[in-house]
Amino acid sequence: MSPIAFVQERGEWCKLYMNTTEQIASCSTDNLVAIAENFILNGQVLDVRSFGNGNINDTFLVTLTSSEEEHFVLQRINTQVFRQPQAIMANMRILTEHVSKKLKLNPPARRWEVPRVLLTKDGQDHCTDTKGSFWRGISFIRGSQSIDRIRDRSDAVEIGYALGMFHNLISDLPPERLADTLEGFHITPLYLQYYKEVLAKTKLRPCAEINYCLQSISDRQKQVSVLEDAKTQGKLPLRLMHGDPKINNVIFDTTTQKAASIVDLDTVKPGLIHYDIGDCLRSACNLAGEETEKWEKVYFDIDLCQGILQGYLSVAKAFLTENDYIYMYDAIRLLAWELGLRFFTDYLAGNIYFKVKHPEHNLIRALVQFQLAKSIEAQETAIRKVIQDMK
Ligand code: GN1
Ligand code: MG
Repeated sequence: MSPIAFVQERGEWCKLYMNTTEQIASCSTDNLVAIAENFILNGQVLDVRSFGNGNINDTFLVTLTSSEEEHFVLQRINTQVFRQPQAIMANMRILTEHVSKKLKLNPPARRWEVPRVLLTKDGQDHCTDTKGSFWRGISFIRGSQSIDRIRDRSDAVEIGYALGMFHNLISDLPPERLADTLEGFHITPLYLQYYKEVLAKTKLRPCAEINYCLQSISDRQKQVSVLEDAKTQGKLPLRLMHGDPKINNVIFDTTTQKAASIVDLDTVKPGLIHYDIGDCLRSACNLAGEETEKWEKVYFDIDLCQGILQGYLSVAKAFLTENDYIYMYDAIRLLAWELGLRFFTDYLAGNIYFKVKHPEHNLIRALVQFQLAKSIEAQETAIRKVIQDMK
């Protein structure tokens, strides 16, 4: 499906999304236990509870009686967003096999784990329930935790290291081996086009917050294609990327507080590593976190930016080109703004893509990202210097 078709179909999503949200709300513990049981070979299910803060899929932590594998992660894929969940599973299996083999051949000096796709009792990488929902099981990284907000500079170095390690491990897997599981993802000009279509159909309720978003978008429209142009001109090559390396997808070892893995592999597909660099920095250099309500106080912390790049380059330097450094600043600025645009558009469209806790949730999230983009722009010279000095 082309990204444009994807965009036009979304009007229909509202109904579908609401239906699936209701379905999950009505998914009783008994049902969840029965679904979880498909993925276990030993022991019994002790507990299933909601896990993490994902905005798209529904995630649960399953606790088992088995001492071999005490927990696993059960997920219901949002098939309104991920239209080909089988392709996601195929990608994950190719990726995890490739990386596991590499790690076995060359064990790293420190702990690094790859989440495993669990097979069902009949050897499948997913199962469907009576309502047609798509469920999968992923191994839980033992003795680990994730964080929603950065705590200090050493977290920053670890987050950068995790992204660098991930890019390094996939750098020799040809991009064409993986399917494009979410067309149009991080193609900023397409998000802008969709925004314009939604805006044209929306009756706005003018207020200071909405005006701030409208202004932030109209002021920056000309810069939307900077990464896509660089890609077309061959300045930035198509590579495999994570797609969503935000702070809470980096897994920390609870004892050492060092990064031990990076999870949420649904969007690993051909793209630009700059989408990842930008997304990681916009997420982790915001001390207030992307869910803060105090959006006016949000700023981009340049010391944390330096820490992340230090950690990233400690493992990624070998495969970066001069152009990769040149476009790093643009990526940081663009990805923060792009997420603001995505949240704001979803707010205007009636909150049909990102899960929300209240009707204004996506509006506030958008304000956070627009404020962050503004802070990044205000520090352009200093950020460019940090990048230059780290080469
Ligand atoms: C979504 O579902 P989650 O939380 O892993 C989104 C990302 C956004 C993120 C913002 C497929 O990720 O692109 O950056 O929310 N994923 C998709 O928190 O759109
Ligand atoms: Mg994700």
